[in-house]
Amino acid sequence: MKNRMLLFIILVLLAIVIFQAKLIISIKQIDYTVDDMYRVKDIILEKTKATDLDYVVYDLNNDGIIDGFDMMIIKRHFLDIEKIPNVKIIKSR
Ligand SMILES: [Ca+2]
Repeated sequence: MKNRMLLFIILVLLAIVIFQAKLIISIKQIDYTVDDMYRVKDIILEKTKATDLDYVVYDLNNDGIIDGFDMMIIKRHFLDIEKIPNVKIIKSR
């Protein structure tokens, strides 16, 4: 009985690790669009509550908040002024 419980816990932890790995892989494929700018604007204006994933994706200056500075970075990326390297996104969390 104890072994089954232990096996169950190991399987749950394994599932969590696989889910997080898939999440990181999907983050590598992010390309910011106008929709992202609207999402960040809504977060800044408190029209919507930021999720943990929003902080991973949109807190680009890595200061723990999503604000106008992050919006500026995304806007510069969108306008091809300065692209956000994918490595920076992965390292941000
Ligand atoms: Ca920030």
